Amino acid sequence: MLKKALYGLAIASVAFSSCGGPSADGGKKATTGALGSSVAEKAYVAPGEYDEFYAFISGGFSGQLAVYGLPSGRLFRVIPVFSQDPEKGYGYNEETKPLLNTSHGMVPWGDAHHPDISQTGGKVDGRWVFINENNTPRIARISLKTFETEEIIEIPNSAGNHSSSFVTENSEYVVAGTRFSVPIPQRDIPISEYKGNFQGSLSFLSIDKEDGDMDLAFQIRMPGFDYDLSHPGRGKSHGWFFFTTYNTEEAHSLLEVNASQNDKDFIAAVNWKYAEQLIAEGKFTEEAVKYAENEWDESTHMATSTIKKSVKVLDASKLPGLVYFLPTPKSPHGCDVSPDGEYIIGSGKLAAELTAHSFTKIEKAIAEKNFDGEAYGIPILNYEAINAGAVKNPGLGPLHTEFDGKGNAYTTFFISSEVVKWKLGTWEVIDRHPVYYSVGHLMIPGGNSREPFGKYLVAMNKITKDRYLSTGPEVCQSAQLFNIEGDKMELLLDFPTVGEPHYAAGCPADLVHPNTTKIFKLEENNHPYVTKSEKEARVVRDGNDVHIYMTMIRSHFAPDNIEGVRVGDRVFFHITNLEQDYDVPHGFSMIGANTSELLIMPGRTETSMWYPKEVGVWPFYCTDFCSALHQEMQGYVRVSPKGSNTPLTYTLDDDPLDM
Ligand SMILES: [Cu+2]
Repeated sequence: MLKKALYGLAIASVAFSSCGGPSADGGKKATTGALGSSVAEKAYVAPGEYDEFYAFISGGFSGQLAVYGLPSGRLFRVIPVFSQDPEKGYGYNEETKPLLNTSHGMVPWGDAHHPDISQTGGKVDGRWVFINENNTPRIARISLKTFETEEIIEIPNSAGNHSSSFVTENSEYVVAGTRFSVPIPQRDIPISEYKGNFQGSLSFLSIDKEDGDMDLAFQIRMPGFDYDLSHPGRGKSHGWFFFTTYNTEEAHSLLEVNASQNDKDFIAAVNWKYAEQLIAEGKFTEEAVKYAENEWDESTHMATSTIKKSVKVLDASKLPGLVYFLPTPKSPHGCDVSPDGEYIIGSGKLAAELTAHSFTKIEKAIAEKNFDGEAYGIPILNYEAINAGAVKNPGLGPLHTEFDGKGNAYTTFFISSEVVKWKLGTWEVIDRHPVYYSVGHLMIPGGNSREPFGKYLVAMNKITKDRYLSTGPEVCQSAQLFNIEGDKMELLLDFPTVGEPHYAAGCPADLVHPNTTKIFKLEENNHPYVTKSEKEARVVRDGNDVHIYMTMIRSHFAPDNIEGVRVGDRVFFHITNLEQDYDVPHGFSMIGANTSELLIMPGRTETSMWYPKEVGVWPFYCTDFCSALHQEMQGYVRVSPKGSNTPLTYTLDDDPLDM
């Protein structure tokens, strides 16, 4: 009864707030009932205690990945991935700039969508997080030792990359799929000739077992639909990958109407083991493309960017057995595979029910050639023959389903703003709970694996008006934490998120916390401009380039006074943090430099570039409070006129450093 009342209130509040009026209760929120203090204790992590789980929640249009603790909802870190981040110098220092290089040049921003954690034997292993970029199609790999981006690969023959970056059960592959089909190769043709002339790509990037290094292994050329989300098969369906499509109408205008004409779109079932065989047999076309492959080298502390120029392409319409279409009502978004790999759940955004396909039945239908025609040469399996069941009247606007590993599934409903719990196999609704409001994706730690950790569920909400203290026209986006151990979902906590909390992955803290990097060993630092001790600090002029080999340690720079720099020079501060102590970074900033600060971890070297434009004596200082004498951690560069003869000197405590 109470639940019903709360549910009614949520709907009423959404309707009311959309009029732009004040909140119904005058802006005050009472902590009553399910939101009372005894519930709050279940999300409370006392000072000095650790959270039980990590949650990696994408920042959506912020381009970054945010790290939270569960159940506290505390934000630990924002990992820069696709966007420059002045807090950490990412994309501003010379070492990380190459990570943001693309075939279009440096793109300083990205649209980060779906993180996924690497797996071994169908279990999340806590080694890496992969995340896709939707705007300029890319996939990044982030180390869960350093919590830093180690690699970014651009995806050629694609425009928009939404059905990404999901990982197979032994991290064999991470995938990417075209959101917007385009002419391949790109060319000048009328947009009205979309149908039949635009095409899609599904990309499979192999992942190295040891170091996680990604490589674009092959692409599958597909009809010109929009590819939305995807999930790997597992267990019995390991070796397959499933991608939802919409716009099988191949409309090119007003898609909100024109891409909703067909009663059913498709889930594309891709047999990637067979794709590997086709590649080995040489049944591919080597196509000329241009894409950037950017890699971080932990030894040199630098990234490099390489432009690659070819890709192996398998044509789905010409290679029988590679791809099958599973008819799925209606503009499906989520494409979710049950932990045992048997059920593939399609969430038709405009469908009245949730559709479950059976992998066993799919195999049988393929064997019996039980097809209902084809699309561009790709067989369409008979809907009845593969259907395992449906959840009837589950809610409005289903988006995404995750599993608790105990036979239950949880689906978000965007329009009716709720999470619905239902049972695999019987398809009966067990519980439903409102969210505040307009939930997109949800996450159960280990959700995309054979072994979910079915204790918590995080709902990621898009619109939260009247839910929080207002902050101008835009209110924070939000996540909500549920306990799902009992029969009924229990709402524990609301917590605001960075950017758009688009999607998330989570894992037990034990998989990550004990293995994190504490310092970078100075003796292993092979940066070409490293300075391993103060006595090696120096300044070297090379024409108009001035290279400053600088060190930092609590609480000074060496050198701290530099003279002989001239207007017109290009100055490189190559700064090594000599500390070998956990959690002692130092910062560096130079007045007038058209870049960000550096934030340099113990043992690491980073480079800031500065064009001195005016004569004078200009200070630099440490930006990260590092000791009682942090404020004294500073220095000066004297800039003389262009062509002047001021001798190049560099000192500490007025002593030349090279003595
Ligand atoms: Cu400092």
